[in-house]
Amino acid sequence: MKFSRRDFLKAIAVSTALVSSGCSPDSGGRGAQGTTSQHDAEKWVKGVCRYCGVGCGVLAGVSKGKIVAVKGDPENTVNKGRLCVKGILLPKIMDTKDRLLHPMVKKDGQFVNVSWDEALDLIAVKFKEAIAQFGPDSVGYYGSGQNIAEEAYVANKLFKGAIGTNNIDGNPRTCMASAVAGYVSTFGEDEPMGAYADIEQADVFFIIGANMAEAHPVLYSRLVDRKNSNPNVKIIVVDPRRTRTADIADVFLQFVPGTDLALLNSMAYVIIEENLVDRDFIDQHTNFMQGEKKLSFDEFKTFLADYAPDKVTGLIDLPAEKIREVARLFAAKGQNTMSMWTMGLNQRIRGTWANNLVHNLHLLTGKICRPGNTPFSLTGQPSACGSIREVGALSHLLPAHRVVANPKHREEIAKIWGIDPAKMSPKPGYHTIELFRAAASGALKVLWVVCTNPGQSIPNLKPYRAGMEKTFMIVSETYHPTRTSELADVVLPAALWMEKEGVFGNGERRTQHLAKAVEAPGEAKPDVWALIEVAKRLGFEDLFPYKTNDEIWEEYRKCTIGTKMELPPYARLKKERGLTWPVPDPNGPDTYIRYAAPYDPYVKEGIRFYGKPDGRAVIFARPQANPQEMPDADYPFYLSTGRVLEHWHTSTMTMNVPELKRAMPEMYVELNQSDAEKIGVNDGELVKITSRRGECQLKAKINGRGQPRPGMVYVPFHDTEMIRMINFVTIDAFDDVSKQPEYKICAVNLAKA
Ligand SMILES: Nc1nc2c(c(=O)[nH]1)N[C@H]1C(S)=C(S)[C@@H](COP(=O)(O)OP(=O)(O)OC[C@H]3O[C@@H](n4cnc5c(=O)[nH]c(N)nc54)[C@H](O)[C@@H]3O)O[C@H]1N2
Ligand SMILES: Nc1nc2c(c(=O)[nH]1)N[C@H]1C(S)=C(S)[C@@H](COP(=O)(O)OP(=O)(O)OC[C@H]3O[C@@H](n4cnc5c(=O)[nH]c(N)nc54)[C@H](O)[C@@H]3O)O[C@H]1N2
Ligand code: SF4
Ligand SMILES: [Mo]
Repeated sequence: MKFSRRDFLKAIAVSTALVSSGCSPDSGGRGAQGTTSQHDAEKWVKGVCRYCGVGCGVLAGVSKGKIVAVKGDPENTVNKGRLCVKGILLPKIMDTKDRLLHPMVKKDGQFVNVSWDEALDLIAVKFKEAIAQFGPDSVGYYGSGQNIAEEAYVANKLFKGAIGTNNIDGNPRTCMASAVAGYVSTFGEDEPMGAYADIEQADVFFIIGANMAEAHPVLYSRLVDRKNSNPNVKIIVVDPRRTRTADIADVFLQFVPGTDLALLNSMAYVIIEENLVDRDFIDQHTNFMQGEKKLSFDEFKTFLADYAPDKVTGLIDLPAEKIREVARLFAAKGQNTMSMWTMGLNQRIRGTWANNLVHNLHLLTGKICRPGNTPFSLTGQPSACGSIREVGALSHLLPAHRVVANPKHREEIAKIWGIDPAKMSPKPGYHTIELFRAAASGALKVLWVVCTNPGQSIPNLKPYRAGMEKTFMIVSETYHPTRTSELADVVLPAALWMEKEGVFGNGERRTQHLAKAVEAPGEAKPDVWALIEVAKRLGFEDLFPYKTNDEIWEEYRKCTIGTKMELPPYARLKKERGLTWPVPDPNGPDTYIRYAAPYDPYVKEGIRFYGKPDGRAVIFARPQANPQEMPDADYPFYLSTGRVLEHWHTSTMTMNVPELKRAMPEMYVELNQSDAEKIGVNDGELVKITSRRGECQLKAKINGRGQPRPGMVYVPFHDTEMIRMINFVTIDAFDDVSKQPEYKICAVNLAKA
C-alpha cells in the first residue's frame, strides 16, 4: 500500500490525539505514574477512578494516612494500566482548602458548624413534619451516578420502601435516561449487550454524538490502538462540531445539529435499497413497529421513502453520496461494526428515538451480539449503570431493572425489603425536571441532594435555583461552597473517593469494588452512614440493620437473583478486577455478550432477545423531529453544551487540581470563524450569549480544539462563575419518553459584549 500524504497527516493526527487525550501512548501495561514517586507509597490499594464511566482500575498509593499517588491498575482489563490526566491527578482532590469538615446548618442566613446529631435531628424533624402535614410525596431525593451502589440502594429503600414516595431521581436522568429508554424499547432490557472488548474486534466504528477523546479518553486510546494496529479499520465520526475525536476519523460528517434521526433513517434507507441487509437475521430476530402498530418489512421500507439521501441532503447539509458512503461502510459484509454514542444523541427531546435508530442499523444488518458487532452506548458517570440503572434509583424504577408500575415487581422487592407492598406507590415519582419544578412551586417541602450539584448542572437554572432556595434543602457534599450547597439549609460533609469502600458499575456491565484507603478528614462521613442515621431517626431502624457495606450489597444482590442481571458476591468483588453481569453462578464466570450463545448463560443456541416475550428485538419507524427550539430571527444560532478533557462537570474537584486549573482556568464559547466575523469578535474577546431564559458572557474561542459548524456555538458547562454558567441559557425541554433534558440544542443570540 502506498503511504500518501493524507495517510501521513492522519498518522500524525492519531498520535497527537492520543497525547492530547492525556493518555501516554506507551503507558499500556506499565501504569501511568502518579503525583509522587511510587516508592513513597507504603501500600497500594485497589480501586476505580471516580470520574468517567470508562471505569479504569486504579491503585492508590498510601503513605502516612494520605493518598500520595495513583497508578493505573495493570491487571484491570478496562485500562490495562492506563489512566487519563484526570485519573492520574486524583490525589489532589482530597485535601483541599474547601473540603467540608463539619455539618453545617443555615441560621439567620449564615452557615454555622453544628454536631452531626444536631444536623441529623433537624433533618428528621423536617421530614416528619412535611410527611405528617402534606404526605410522603412532599419529600424527595436527588442522587447521582457517582454514588456507590450501596448508597443508592439504601436511599432507594428509604424513600420508596420506608417513606413510601417514588420521588427519588438523580443526575443520570440528565445523562443516560434516553439510552435506558432506547435499550428497553428496542430489546426489552436495559444496558449494552456488548463490552469494551468489542473494540479490539471491530473493523468499522460509527461514533455519533460522542467526543471520546475528551470524555472517554482511555477507551479512545483503545480505539486509537485498534486503528494503529489494523490499517483497514474505518472510523466514522458524526458531530456538528469538529472535535478531537474527529481527528482520527476516516469519514467525518459535520452535519446540522438535531438532524440525527433523518441521517440514521437515511442510512437505513440506503442499507435496504442496496440490499446490505441481513434478511435471515431480520426474519428470525426482529419485529418492525411504528408506535404500537406492527409493520411489515415492505411497510417499513415505505416509511423510509422520505429519507432517501437526495431528499434529506438539504436538511442535514451533507452530500447524498456521503450518506451512502457511511451506510455502505457501516453495513459492509464480513466487517464487524461497533457504534458508540453519548450525549449528542441522548440529550435531545427525541433522544430515545435516536437510540432506537442506532439499534435499527445493527438489527437490519445483523451486526449485533457477535464480537465486534454491537450498538454500545457510552456511559457518562462511574456508576450511572451500577448505582442508578441497576439499583433502580430513578423515580420509575426498582432494583434490578424492575419498575414501580408493575405490581409483581413491587411485591418481589417488598419481600426482600421486609415491608408491606401496599406501602409502595405504583405511580412514578417526580423525574428530575418535575422534582425541581415541584421545589419551585412549593409542592416539594424537603429535598435531599447527594453527590450532585444541580444548582449548576440542571438546565434553565434561574427558576430552579429560586426553588432550591425556597425548599428545605439538605446537601451532602465533599466541598463548600458549591452552587448547590450555597442554597442549602443543611450541609453534610461527605467522605470522598477511597475514604469509604463501595461498588461502582461501569459502562460495560462491569461491577468493581473500591476499597477504603484512608480516613475521611474532619467529621466527614460516608453518605450511606448519614442516610441510615436519618432512617433510624424516622423510626425505620429495623429496615436498616446493616453493619457493613457487605451486608447491604448481599441484600441488594438478592434482588438480582433470577433477573438475568445477577451480580457477584461482595467477597469476590474485593478480590477480582470486576465482573460483567450476569454472573448467575456466584462462583462462576461472568458474561461478555448478552442474548447470544455461547456467551450468555441464558441462551442455549443462536441469539434470543429474551427481554421481549417473543424473543425478537424491535426495528422502529421513527420520524425526524426538530429540537424544541429552532434558531429564528431573534435567536439565530444553535447553542450546544458539553465537556472538555480537563474538567469534570461542575469542576468542584478538577478546579482543585492546580495542573487542570492551569490548563483550563475558565470556560469559553467556541465559534466558527465566519460567525465570529459576522458579530465582529476576535479570538479572546467577550461574547454575550442570550436565550429566552437567560444570558452568559464568555470569551470567544475561534479555531480551538472544537470547531462548530457555521451557525452553531458550543460552551463547556464546567465554569462556576455566575456570568459564565451556561445553564442559565439552556432549555429545560425534555424527551417525553425518557424525561431527559435537551442540553445539546437551544436557540441563542450572540453579540460582542
Ligand atoms: N473530561 C470529562 N469527561 C467526562 C465528563 C466530564 O465532565 N469531563 N463527564 C462524563 C459524563 S457524565 C458524560 S454524560 C460523558 C459525555 O460524553 P460526550 O457526550 O462525549 O460529551 P459532550 O461534550 O457532552 O458531547 C459530545 C458531543 O455531542 C455533540 N453534539 C451536539 N449536538 C449534537 C447533535 O445534534 N447531534 C450529534 N450527533 N452530536 C451533537 C457535541 O458537539 C459534542 O462534541 O462524558 C463523561 N466523561
Ligand atoms: N449545559 C449542560 N449541562 C449538563 C450537561 C451538559 O452536557 N450540558 N450534562 C449533564 C450530565 S450528562 C450530567 S451527568 C450532570 C452532572 O452534573 P452534577 O452531578 O451536578 O455535577 P458534578 O460536578 O459531577 O457533581 C457531583 C458533586 O458531588 C460532589 N462529590 C464528589 N464525591 C462525593 C461523594 O462521595 N459524596 C458526596 N455527597 N458528594 C460528592 C462533588 O463535589 C460535586 O459537587 O450534568 C448535566 N448538566
Ligand atoms: S478515562 Fe475516565 S475512568 Fe479512566 S482515568 Fe480517565 S476519567 Fe478516569
Ligand atoms: Mo452524564
